[in-house]
Amino acid sequence: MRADTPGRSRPALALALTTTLLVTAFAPADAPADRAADRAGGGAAPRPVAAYDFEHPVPGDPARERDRGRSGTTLELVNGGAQSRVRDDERPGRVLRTRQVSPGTAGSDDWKAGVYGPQGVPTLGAFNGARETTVMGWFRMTADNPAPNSNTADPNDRYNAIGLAGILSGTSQGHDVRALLELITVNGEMKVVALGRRVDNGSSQTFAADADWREILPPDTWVSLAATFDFDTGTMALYRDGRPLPGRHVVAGDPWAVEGAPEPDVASPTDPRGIKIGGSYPQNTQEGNPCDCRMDDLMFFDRALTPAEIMSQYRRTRG
Ligand SMILES: [Ca+2]
Repeated sequence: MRADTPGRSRPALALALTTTLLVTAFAPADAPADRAADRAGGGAAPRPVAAYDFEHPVPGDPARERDRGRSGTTLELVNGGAQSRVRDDERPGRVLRTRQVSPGTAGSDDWKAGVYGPQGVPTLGAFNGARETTVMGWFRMTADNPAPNSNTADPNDRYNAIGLAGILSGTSQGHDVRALLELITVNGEMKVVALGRRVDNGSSQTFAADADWREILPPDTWVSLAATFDFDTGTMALYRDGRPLPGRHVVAGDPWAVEGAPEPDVASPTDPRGIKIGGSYPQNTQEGNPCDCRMDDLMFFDRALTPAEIMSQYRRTRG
């Protein structure tokens, strides 16, 4: 919920809230997962908690995007607003444009997307105590990433990470995550990774793809990426265009503290503070790890999809 809107009367606000609830309650029958189930010949295709196709602006408020998943978590198109919903020469409809603005200035104008709630976002409650999670979407690198670090004086200093999409932890300042798909420097080398944190304020684990990141995400090429997180076994996996990406867990030991009782191990019993897409700090207080990218069909599931389900989602969304 955003801050008070000047001039908006209480009845009008109540009506707006009611409309939102109605939209949430009566999810459309053509929701993505339902179509997937139809195409797969029935069966229980997983329905995402949150899903964004960037074809569904909030009526009257096009700087926000409706959730096509089951949670009704409305996304903010931060700084870019409706302008960041753009047409693409390779994918139908519209996609999300994210990018750095003013590389030399420590400001708050980068185009990104997300949602942030300082007390947690209740609609993301499916990830409260979740045993598993999947983050999935389509990504196209459109310029020279990583971007110059606008938070330091050195013009040659670049960010050590490129933000794609993820779910914030329950105590996040807008950067720390529970489950994230991104690129980050691992032992001096940029890598495509899944990065997860089971316990709020605890240590993170990183699963890094072996292949060179420029082979996984060539310039100006649409790629489907997925990351799965199993908080009970302490393991993650990555997929590119529906197929598993060979890789390895980077942190030795037990950073998620899954050894020993109690079982099973689940994520912290807190609602995530939000979602971040194309950079950190969705509340727009700071810049961090921007992505000069296009993105589409971003999905967040509260379980680890199987390899067959990942392939099915890839085929369904490849446009
Ligand atoms: Ca789209």
